Amino acid sequence: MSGRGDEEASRLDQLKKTAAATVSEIGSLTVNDKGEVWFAELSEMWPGQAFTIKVKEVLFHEKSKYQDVLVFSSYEYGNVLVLDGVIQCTDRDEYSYQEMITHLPLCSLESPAKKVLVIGGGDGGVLREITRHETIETIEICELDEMVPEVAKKYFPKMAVGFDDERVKCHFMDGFKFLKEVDAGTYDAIIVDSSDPVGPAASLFQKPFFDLVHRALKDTGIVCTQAESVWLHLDIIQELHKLCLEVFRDPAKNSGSVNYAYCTIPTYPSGQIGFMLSSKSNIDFRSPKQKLSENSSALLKYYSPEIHGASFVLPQFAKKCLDC
Ligand code: SPD
Repeated sequence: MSGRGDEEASRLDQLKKTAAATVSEIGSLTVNDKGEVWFAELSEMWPGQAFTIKVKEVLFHEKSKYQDVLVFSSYEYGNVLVLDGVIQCTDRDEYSYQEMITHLPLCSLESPAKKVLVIGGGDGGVLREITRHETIETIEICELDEMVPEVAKKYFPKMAVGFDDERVKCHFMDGFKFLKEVDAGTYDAIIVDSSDPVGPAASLFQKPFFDLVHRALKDTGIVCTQAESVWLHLDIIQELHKLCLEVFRDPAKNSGSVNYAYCTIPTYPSGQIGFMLSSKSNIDFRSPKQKLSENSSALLKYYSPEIHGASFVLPQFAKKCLDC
């Protein structure tokens, strides 16, 4: 090979060296023969599979006190936030999850929400959605890792916009500690926007946490928590469902409601993620009772009253599993 062929080979070689230098410290990035850098989402939570995205540029990579924080720009999904190797959100599809985890509970309430708490949610996307509800007077967020909002404000300004709302108050601390200190019956809704139940978020899927949530909610309040994928995590969903029934159902009063809903989202494992909604009251989560204003509704890209109801309709295999 000579001339053009040699030039091309040396260009590729150079590209690979540059890319390799970028990826050497980040385990989830690899460089292929063409010098392209790819992110692969590997986790024990979805063994034997990995979603991959072609990386344009690594924008931020640091270890916080709690986790590995990575932001890169991509060719097809805009900027991507990754915590401990797992995708948390991308510019292109974040609205699907953030709209559904927020408007499912807030629109299921019998009366409009006034006081709402977010546990986790440091990227600000859920805050942005909550602020679309004009009746809400106070929005508190309890996020463990201060680095996440900092990074979100810089690299995801459209998502982190919720932090600017004057009703928002931030607490940077452990969700458990925070909930232990709040008065009983404080919140109309609690949204648990957690990462997966490995690492810092593991305790947010366990009974002691839900006991505290139960205490912090008003009698008519609703908690909505990230509840994983029917394709990958039926065991986790089943456990969580059982746990929420144990905490929120009161057979003596014949009260309490627990239901699983889901949305589609290409950059979460298997393209689907769910939400567990629970309340001490008898609430038909499937039928929305609250409406967003026309102005707010016009800004939504995924949620609608129709999709609200439809999101509780499960495929047979998942339905059977949660019925038993
Ligand atoms: N498998 C990833 C689940 C991440 C859920 N939380 C995302 C945070 C977005 N606000």
